Amino acid sequence: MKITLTIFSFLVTTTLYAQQRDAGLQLWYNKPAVAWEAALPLGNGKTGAMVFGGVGTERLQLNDNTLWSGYPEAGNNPNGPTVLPQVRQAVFEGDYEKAAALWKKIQGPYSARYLPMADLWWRLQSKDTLPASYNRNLDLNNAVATVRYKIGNVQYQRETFISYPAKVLVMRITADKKGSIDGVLDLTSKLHFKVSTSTADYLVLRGKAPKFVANRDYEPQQVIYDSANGEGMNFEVHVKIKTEGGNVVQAGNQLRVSGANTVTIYLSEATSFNGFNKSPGLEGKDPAVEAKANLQKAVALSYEQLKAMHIRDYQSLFKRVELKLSADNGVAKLPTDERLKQYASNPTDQQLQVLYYQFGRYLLISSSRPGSRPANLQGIWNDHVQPPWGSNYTTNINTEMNYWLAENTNLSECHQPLFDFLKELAVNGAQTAKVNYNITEGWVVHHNSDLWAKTSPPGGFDWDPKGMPRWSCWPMAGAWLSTHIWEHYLYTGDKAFLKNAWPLMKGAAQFMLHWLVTDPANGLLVTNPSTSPENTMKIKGKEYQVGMATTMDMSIIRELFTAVIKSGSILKTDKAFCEQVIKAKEKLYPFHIGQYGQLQEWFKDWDDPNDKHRHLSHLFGLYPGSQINPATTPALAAAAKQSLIFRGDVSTGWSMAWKINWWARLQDGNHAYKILSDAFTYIDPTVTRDAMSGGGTYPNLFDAHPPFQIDGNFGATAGITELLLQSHNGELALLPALPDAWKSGSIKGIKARGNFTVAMDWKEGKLVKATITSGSGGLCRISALQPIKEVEVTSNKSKGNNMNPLNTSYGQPPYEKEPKATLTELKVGERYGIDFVTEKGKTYTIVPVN
Ligand code: FUC
Repeated sequence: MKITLTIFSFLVTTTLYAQQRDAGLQLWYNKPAVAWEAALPLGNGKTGAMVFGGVGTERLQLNDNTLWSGYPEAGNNPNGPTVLPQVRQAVFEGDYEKAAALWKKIQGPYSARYLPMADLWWRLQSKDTLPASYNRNLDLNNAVATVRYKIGNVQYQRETFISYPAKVLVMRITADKKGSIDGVLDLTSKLHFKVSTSTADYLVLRGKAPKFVANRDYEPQQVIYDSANGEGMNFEVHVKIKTEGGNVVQAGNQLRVSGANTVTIYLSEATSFNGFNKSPGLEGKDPAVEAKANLQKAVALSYEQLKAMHIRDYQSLFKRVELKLSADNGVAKLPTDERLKQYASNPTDQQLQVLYYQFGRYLLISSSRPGSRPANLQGIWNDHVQPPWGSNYTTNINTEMNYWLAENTNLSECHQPLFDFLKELAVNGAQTAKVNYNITEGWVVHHNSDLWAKTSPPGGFDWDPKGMPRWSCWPMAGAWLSTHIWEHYLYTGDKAFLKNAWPLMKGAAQFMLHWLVTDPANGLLVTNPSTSPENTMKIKGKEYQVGMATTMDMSIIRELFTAVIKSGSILKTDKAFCEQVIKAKEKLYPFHIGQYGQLQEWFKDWDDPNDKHRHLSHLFGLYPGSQINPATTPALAAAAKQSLIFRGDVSTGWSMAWKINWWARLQDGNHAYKILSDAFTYIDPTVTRDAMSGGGTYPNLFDAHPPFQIDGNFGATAGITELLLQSHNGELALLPALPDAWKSGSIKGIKARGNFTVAMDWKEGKLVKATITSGSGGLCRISALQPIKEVEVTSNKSKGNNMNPLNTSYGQPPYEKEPKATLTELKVGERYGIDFVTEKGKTYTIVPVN
C-alpha cells in the first residue's frame, strides 16, 4: 500500500472549550445510593462530597483534603546508622533472613490516616420510598450532581456542585409548585463534634480529629483523642441556608424549612492544618476564619452566578479532551450500574468505556487542583475513621499512578499538588536520610506518606505473618516521584518549572549516589538492602524479603539518573555533579533475562513462573519508565512480555490498570483491551470481598481494589490514552496499540512529550488524519504503524521527502536537532515516520492517503 503524508500548517484557532453537552457523559441511576460506593463524588481538590440522592433523606458525606489524624511525627530511627551496615553485610553474605530481621530495627510508625469530616443531612417530610420518576445523575460535562423525582404532582430537583474558584459546596433545591419545600437540615460527624446555630439560617459544626488511629485491622477503640495537650486537628463546617418563600427556624441544633419555593444551601469548611511541620492543635490556624470568609464571599453571589463560575472553571480543564468510539450498542439507555452489570456478557459497550475514561479525568480535576493536597489512595473521598491502608499516600505505586494521566490527558495543572508535596517530602526526607542512614546529601521517601509528609520507613501491621520489610525496606519513592518533574517538563516545555524543581531532582539523585554500594563480587553499583515491593523471592522453596539490586530499584535509579543528566544539560547547571551521575549510571547493575525468558525481578534468577503477585515492579522500565521498548530493546521487551504472561491478567484494580499500560507499551492493544474489560467487572459494594480477590468497578464507577482505591481509575485512563498515543521513545507514535474492537473513533486534545497537542481520527483500524499543535516549537517526529512509502511535506519550515527510519532513538523531546532528509525502508517492525520542524502555536495536519 502506498500512503502519502501531507503536512501543512495553519494558525491555531483558539477554541478554549466546546460548549455543547455530550449526553453520553453522564453517570445516572434510577434509585438512590444505599452503599457509599454507589453515591456520586463531587470535589474541588479541597472539599469532597458523596451525594446519595435519597428521597426521604438526602445525605452528603463530606471530606476536607487536610483532615487527617495525627501531627508531624517523623518516625526516624537513630538505630539506622548502626544497623544498616549489618543489614548490608548479611545481604552480601546471602543471609537474607537475618537481613530482614535486622531491618525491622530501623522501622518507624505507620502513617497518619485520612479522615471523614462530616455528613450533611437534608431530611424531608416525604417517605423514603422510591417515586416512579426518580433519576439521579452526575454530569461530567459540568460537574453537577442532580436528583429529580416527582411526588404527587410536585416535581422536585436538587442540584449540587463544589466550586473551585468560590471554595464552597452549593446545593439548590427547587420544586415546580410554590411553597412545597419542607425539610430539616442537620450536620453530624464520625469524629468528636458539636453543632450550634448562631442565627436561624446558620449552622456550625466544630470538630476534633484523633491524634492517633490504628490501622484498619485493629478494633475501633484504637482511635485516640487527646484533649490534654491539644494534639489532633480542629475543623469547622459552616452552612448557610437561603430560601425563597416560606421560612427557616432553629430547631435545637437543626434548621427547619417550611413552605419554601427554593432552598439554597451553601457549605464551607476548614481545618486547623497550618503546614506539614506544625502541630495542628498547638500551632494550628483557626478554622473558623477561613470557613466563614469563604462562605461570606459565596453567599453574596447568586446561585446562577456561582454555577456559571463553577462550570467555566471546570470546563476549562475537562473540555480539552474528547474521545469518541463507535456508536452505542443499545445499552446506553440503561442506568450506569445496569450497564456495568451487563458488561461482562456484553463487552462491546464502548460508550461505557468512554464514560469511564472521562470519569478518570473528572476525578483528577475534582481531587487535585493547584493549592490542594495531592490525591490520596481514595482521592479525597473517604467515609471511614479507619480507612483501608489509612487512605494515605502509598508511594510504591499508588500515589504515582494517580498522576499518570495528568500530562497525557491534558490536565497538567492538576499535577501541581504533587510537586508542592515533593518540596515538603524533600525537607523531611533529608532528615530521614541523615538520622536513619547518616546520608547528609539529598532526601529519601519510603513506601508510605501522609499529610505530615512522613518519609521514614513505615512499620505497623505487625499481624502480617510475612512481616514488614517487604514493603518498608524501600527507600525509592523520592527517586520515582522526582521523575514526575521531568515528565511534566517534557509535556509542557516549561523550563522555569524545571529550573525551580531542579534542586528536588538533584537531591533525590544525591541520596541515590550515597545509597548505592559497590557489589564486591562484580564491581557494579547495587542497592543493598533492596526489595521488589511487597513480593518475596523464593529460593529453594523458602521465601525471603530483603536482598539486593532488585530490577525495580535499578530501573528507578536509571530513569532518575537519565532525567537528571538531561535536565542538567538543558539547564546548563551542576556540571561536576552531573558527570558523577553519568559515571554512576554506567555502572548500575543491568537488566537480566532469566531462565524462563522472563525479565528477572531479582538480583539472581529466582523468579517463580507461577507467581501471581499483583506487583510486577520489575517492569518499571517498560512503563512508566522508558528503558524498554519493542523497537529499541526488543529482547528486553520480549522478556517483559513473558513476565506479564506468567503473572496473568486478573488482579487488584491498580494492578490491572498498570497491566493495561504495559500491554499498550508492548503494542498489544488487544491484550490491553481484554484487561480493560476485566476491570469492568461489576463489584457489588454490599458484599464483603477479600482485598486480593480481583478488582473491578463499583456502581459509581469507582475502582475496586477491592476496597475502593482511586489509582485504578487513574491508571486505566492513562492506559487508554497510551493505546492511542505514545511519546516516550523520541517520537509521537500515532495509534501504536489500537485494539481491534476500536475500529473507528477519534480523540482530540491529548498531549505528547515535546508539548504537542494531538487529535486523531481513525476508521477500520487505520489512521485517517492527525493534527498536531506545537506548544513550544521544535522538531516533531511522527511514527505510525501504517506503511509509508512516500512523504510530502508542505510545512513552511520542513524539507520535502524526509521520511526517516525510526529504528533508532535519538533522544527525548523537545527535539533540538535538525531533521534528517533520507528516505529509507524500515527494518524494525512496521513503523514508519517523518520528522518536521514545528513553529510554536501552529497546527500541522497529517493525512495518510491510500
Ligand atoms: C500496596 C498494595 C496494595 C494496596 C496498598 C494501598 O500495599 O500492595 O495492593 O494497593 O498499597
